[in-house]
Amino acid sequence: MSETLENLSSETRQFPPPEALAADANVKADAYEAANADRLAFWAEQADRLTWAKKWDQVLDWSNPPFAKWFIGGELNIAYNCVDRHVEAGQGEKVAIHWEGEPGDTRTITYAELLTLVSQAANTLTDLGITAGDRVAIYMPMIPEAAVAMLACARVGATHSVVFGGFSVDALSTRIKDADAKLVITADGGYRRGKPSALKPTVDEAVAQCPSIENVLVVRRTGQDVAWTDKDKWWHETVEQASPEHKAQPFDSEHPLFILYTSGTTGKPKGILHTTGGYLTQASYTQWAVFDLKPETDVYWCTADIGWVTGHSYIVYGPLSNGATQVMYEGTPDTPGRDRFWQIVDKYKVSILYTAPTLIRTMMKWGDDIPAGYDLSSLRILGSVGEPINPEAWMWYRENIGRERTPIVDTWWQTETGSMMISPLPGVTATKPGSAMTPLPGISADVVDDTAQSVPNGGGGFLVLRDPWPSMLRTIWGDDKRFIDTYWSRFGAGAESSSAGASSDWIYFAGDGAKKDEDGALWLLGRVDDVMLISGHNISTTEVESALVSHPSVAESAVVGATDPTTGQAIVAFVIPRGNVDTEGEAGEKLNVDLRNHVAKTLGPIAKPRQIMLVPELPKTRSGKIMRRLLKDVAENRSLGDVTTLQDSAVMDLISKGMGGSK
Ligand code: 6R9
Repeated sequence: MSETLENLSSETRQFPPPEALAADANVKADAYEAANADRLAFWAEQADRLTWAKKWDQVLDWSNPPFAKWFIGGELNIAYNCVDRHVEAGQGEKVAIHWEGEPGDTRTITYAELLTLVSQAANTLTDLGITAGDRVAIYMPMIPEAAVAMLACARVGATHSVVFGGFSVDALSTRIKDADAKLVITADGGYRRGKPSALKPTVDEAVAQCPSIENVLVVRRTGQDVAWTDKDKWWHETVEQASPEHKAQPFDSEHPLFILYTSGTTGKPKGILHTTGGYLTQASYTQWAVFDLKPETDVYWCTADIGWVTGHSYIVYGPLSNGATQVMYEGTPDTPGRDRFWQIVDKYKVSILYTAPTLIRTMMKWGDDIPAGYDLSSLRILGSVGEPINPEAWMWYRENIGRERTPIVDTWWQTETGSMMISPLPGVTATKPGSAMTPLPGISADVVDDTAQSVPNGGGGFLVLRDPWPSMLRTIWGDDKRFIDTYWSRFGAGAESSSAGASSDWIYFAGDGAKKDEDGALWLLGRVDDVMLISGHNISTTEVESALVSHPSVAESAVVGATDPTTGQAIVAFVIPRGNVDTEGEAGEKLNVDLRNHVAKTLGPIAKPRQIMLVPELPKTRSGKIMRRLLKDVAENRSLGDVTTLQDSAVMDLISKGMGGSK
């Protein structure tokens, strides 16, 4: 039986780039031609956008796949590229960060001020005995010091490991131990949902279990009481007293820049390792190309947390290496009110907004009238990342936020890829709602069947990446074997069945399902672990969810395949209705029938859900991805599996109760 995905939905709407934007775009269609003609020369040209202390001798070394080296022999300092060089170019007075605290306090940090802060922090790291190659854990709220800490590590060649500030003692200590970190940089707390949320007690407990930690550097943000040990140092008594002079030393292009852990579905978290020259080349290029970033005039805002890869590449390294002005926001989107995002866009005249489908669907649920009350005319590019964006959520984003003017760039990539891989270019691509469209210039993505054959247009299967790319992960920290097993053993030369030996035959398995439409545009269909097998057909969760979201009463949905005696698996859908939809009694029952019929009509009878649950919330990871695994436990009447990465554990009680009530 073939494992290839059924290709159910079809989308005919298409939106060409606005003419004025296309005429003035940073990147035009010829970028694809240049990259196709000579991929390595194309990436060398992008690397030239950075300032190198020593130029590389060779662009790519792929002689020992799947271990890649980029820009061999080159040397550069990342912090110099993100800060000093803009000051040296006369941009010192330009705003780097407009920071907005959740309680409404603000800070404006120019590039010259950022240079002072990063230099002081670098001197403090050195004073605390941190040298190149040491690992530093960063566990911070969304305050400017988080970016300063990352840049200071990069400046002295220390490898940072940022751990999301919402993670538990266990998650933090596991990551500190795995990386053998010497220092933790943290804060007393940060503001979330209108109140101070403590971080230091978690660090205290974690550090007690981690003898490798020699010091803890603590930023005072909330002024909460904190316990104190002789390892603890206040940021304001060290960094802010340190010399603002610091000369950045260049590091080898393959010097380790950061480790970032991804949880994965099973087993211990994987420490994804990124290095210096290739990573910054692609993060910087994609920031400039995909957002058409004009550093002189744009105000950019990425709503991610610095604890995720999106925050690394598109809050710190991408925008700052391009000398952009950006907004950084500390808190939640509903504090003090559900209009906070649009207030911020209006206040700072944000021109490029980068956010996630989960937030877009939440805003849909909250209602159109909230953004309608704000002047959003400064926006000129909208971005999406993190999950497949349902076509109707895409249309809502375009109409209600972009006011039918702004292009949307749906950017597919992963912690492992380091930066964007598949995305429209806003001045080139005619976009289709829900499609990430095509690989960026210099990237070769494909969709293959279970025998690694490229599927024709119209077909579905597994997303793979064929050629190495500059910002690719270099390995899993301390576990080369797991690196090979996880990403390179499913297809191509690394597969057990393969007898091929050529380095060009190595194929990266991304773990996502995808399809090619009739024009060859790519549609991401979610993680392959989530694919449902209904009466022998592989159906993607994303397509059924998108069909549900295309119903006017639905804001968000998650579907799972639950064991079924007749069909093998049957589709169970969890649905959040839009703000003002009546779901009581008969109205609820009617909606239920309507929704099942709507899916059957949109996708075909094979995709008709067996059961629909109307729920107030869905279980999500801290980075906003739906956790279908837990819903499957509910649908199959099992006790819940690991819930530690859940954003809000009360959600599962609500859902389980609703499920029991329906039987
Ligand atoms: C950047 C980031 C990676 C996984 C990835 C895929 C999903 C991300 C997406 C998308 C469809 C997009 N994903 N962007 N799916 N369309 N535009 O999110 O990294 O946290 O490592 O997650 O997220 O499933 O494989 P990470």
